[in-house]
Amino acid sequence: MGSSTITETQNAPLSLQGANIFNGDSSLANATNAVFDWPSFEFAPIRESEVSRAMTSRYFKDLDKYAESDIVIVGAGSAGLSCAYVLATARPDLKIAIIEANVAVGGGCFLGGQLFSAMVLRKPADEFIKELGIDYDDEGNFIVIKHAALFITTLSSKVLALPNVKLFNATCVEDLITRTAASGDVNVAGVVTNWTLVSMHHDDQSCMDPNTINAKVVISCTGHDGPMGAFCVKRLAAQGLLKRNRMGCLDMNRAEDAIVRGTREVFPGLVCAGMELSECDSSNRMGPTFGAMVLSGVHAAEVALKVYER
Ligand code: AHZ
Repeated sequence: MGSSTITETQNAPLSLQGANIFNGDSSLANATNAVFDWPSFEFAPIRESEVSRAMTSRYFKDLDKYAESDIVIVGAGSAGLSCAYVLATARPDLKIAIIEANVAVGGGCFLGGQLFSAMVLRKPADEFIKELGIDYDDEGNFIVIKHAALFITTLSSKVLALPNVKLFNATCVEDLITRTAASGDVNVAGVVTNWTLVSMHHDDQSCMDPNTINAKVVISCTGHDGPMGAFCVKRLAAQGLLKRNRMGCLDMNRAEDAIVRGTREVFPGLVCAGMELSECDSSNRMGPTFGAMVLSGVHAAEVALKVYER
């Protein structure tokens, strides 16, 4: 904050119509007891190119750094971000790239199954919510967070603050990198990425080549089938490398257990978590209950570390 914007006024904390804005332990309030002098207000000066360089230099440095990642997580929905949180916290030595096709993170957590805002998670997924420090109503066998967005924004803020994680949003995985051993065995060795808007225009523009990220483990959390969903399972199935089984009809009890139990390395180098698994295993859909997404993410983190250490 530029010092020119603050006038120190004794006993005049930053206030809005007499109400203190920084009631808590704000360093701004403590340090300055300040008010903004609105008539003469001005920001610290900047040149436009400084803004561009501040962003692009960091982005390209990240592209360079994460071109060789330890783990790539595809999809920043509830499963992908839960997985990222556990993995990146447990192993600060690992470089973890998250690729999210959408501009916003959250997948089905912001709307989708959450048309009515509140988010239901069956126990024992409450353990993860306690770890995140989010308030909830305890309803016995399940808990309710007052808004799904509170869950996903809290989780994503914690994930994004970790120094070993980079989120590339508005970027989609449009193919997988594979390696074929002399034996003929194939494994996944990374992802092929592109700006999502570019990927959407392959049909009406001339060839726009993608980017690549090599990784020892890819964790796919792209959700159930849809325009973007179940990407990695569908890609491998299209090549005849994996058998695809379509998602079954809704049954919350069967679905959630099946997804958490079934979280695994579905193909060498590719761990699958969350609803994408239903396209592998034909497991039921669960609709708007999210305990399985969270705990499938936790399970996937464990599986991925075993694959990584192999
Ligand atoms: O944008 C997608 C979403 O944020 C992203 N994604 C999909 N394909 C991608 C690709 N590259 C990069 N090729 C991609 N990102 O993956 C995220 C998936 O989030 P999600 O919330 O759809 O999946 P989830 O498994 O974390 O949670 C699913 C929750 C359920 S259950 C359910 C039902 O039973 O009906 N419906 C939902 C939404």
